[in-house]
Amino acid sequence: MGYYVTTAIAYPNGAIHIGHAYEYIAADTIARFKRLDNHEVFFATGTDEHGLKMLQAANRLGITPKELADDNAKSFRDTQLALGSTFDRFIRTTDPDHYAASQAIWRRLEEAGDIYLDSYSGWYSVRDEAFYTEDETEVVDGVRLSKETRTEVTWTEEESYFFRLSKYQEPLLELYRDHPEFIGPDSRRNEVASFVASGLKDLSISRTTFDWGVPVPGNDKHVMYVWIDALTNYLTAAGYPDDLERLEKWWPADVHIIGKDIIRFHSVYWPAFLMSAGIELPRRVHAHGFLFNAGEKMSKSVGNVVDPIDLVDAFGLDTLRFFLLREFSYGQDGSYTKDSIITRKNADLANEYGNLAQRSLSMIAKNCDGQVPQPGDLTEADETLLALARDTLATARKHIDTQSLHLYVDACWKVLTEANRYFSAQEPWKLKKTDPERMATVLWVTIEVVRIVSILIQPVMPESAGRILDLLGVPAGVAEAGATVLPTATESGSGAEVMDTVTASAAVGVAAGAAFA
Ligand code: ME8
Repeated sequence: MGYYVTTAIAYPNGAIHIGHAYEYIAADTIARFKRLDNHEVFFATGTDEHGLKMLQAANRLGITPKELADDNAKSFRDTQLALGSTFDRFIRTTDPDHYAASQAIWRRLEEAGDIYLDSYSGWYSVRDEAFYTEDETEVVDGVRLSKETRTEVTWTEEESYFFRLSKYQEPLLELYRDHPEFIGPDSRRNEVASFVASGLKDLSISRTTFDWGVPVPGNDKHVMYVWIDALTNYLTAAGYPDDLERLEKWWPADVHIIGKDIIRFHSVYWPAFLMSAGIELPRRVHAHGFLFNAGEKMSKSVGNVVDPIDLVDAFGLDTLRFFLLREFSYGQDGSYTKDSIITRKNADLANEYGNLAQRSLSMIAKNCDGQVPQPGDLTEADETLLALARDTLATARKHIDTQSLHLYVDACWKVLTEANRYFSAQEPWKLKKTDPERMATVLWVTIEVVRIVSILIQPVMPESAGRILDLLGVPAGVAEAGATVLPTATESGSGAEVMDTVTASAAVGVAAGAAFA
């Protein structure tokens, strides 16, 4: 079964920051989970390189926008790789296939009679690459700002092509009504629906005062408004317009992962363009919140932009990935400090997870010749804990499908909390002398729960969970003989059978020795 997930494509006009990293890690976690869960996944991300914002940034540096884009796209790509992102396509909007796709969709809108030439006069925010009506702006200290985003707007007057967005007001409202799952989280839907219900104006979709963009087919004086070409990236990556086999396989996208500031573009403009072009709509758009550094909005002028790689260097990649998904409700804003990362690392990773794995594995190494013992009869406490662990797969799937990533991580941690309680209550270290058989069962149950949680959490923490799973791994010969294969599945597509063992009562063959012995 195919599953197509995307991130927003970032403006590479400056350095990558922790907000971008948050989005990439979230989308990557979803992609990894789906791969482990037996889906064929296509994960696309990239850079949004056209528009006035890029042009102005390049001018300030005295280089061409293409030079700026080349430099920064490379660093965005490298940083994503360093964050563990397993994208299948890193699309740059200056890629030739993307020009072809953008021009193809433009022609479709034109054929539908939804494009006309007129002239635009109004307010434009370069920071947002967005048009605002007069009443969406206000003057503060002599500067006119967008009320919503507080960015400066400038008066713009030029010949422009328009898209008949107004025509799609009703179809869009119908979409939100008939497919409430189209916009997530739920709380954002009303916001978007009331914006649309308040009336849609036709949208200016081309510019003539600069040429850094995709040329409008048939009129080289115009380049496309950057959002037309940016949104089309999701189709380009899926093979639009010519690769019908890939399109058939991947389109419509299952989910566009974006931040809350660009929900209007994705849940109003994008479906309207697609309706006009007669192309199926993505199944879902999910907006995450914004991350703030110690409560402050990150900005270059404040000088508090955090390079995610500094955090990786300071805390480790898996800790950062875990922290970002564990700490904040996915969909809400969040503020973080280095101390909050350290607290999570100590409390959740070291105490709850690391200690449990360490204590159980080292007991096995010392007392059971490094082999997981055979369990005896299971008590109610054993059964209850095992059932909780096995049920977590279904819970995790549900939360992944609604992008409630914090709840997915939380479900795994609830199991660990219970497992720690169980381990303390059962006191296997005492059983060693009094009842070695019962000790063996307790260790087996514990290690089975560690195994299940490690599989489930591997999409978030591929390295650490993978290492624990390696410790639980069966020797190659045994695996070939048909024993349960335990995963080191960090590679795409290799984990399908592994997920199945989460709910099965797997006999774990363990070579637990090495690291914890
Ligand atoms: O919006 N916290 O690019 P972008 C969390 N090119 N997320 C944040 C954030 C923060 N502090 N700051 C930004 C664009 N983001 C367009 C997208 S898609 C067809 C075109 C998120 O570089 C933001 O919400 O400004 C967006 O999803 C992504 O980072 C890229 O932002």
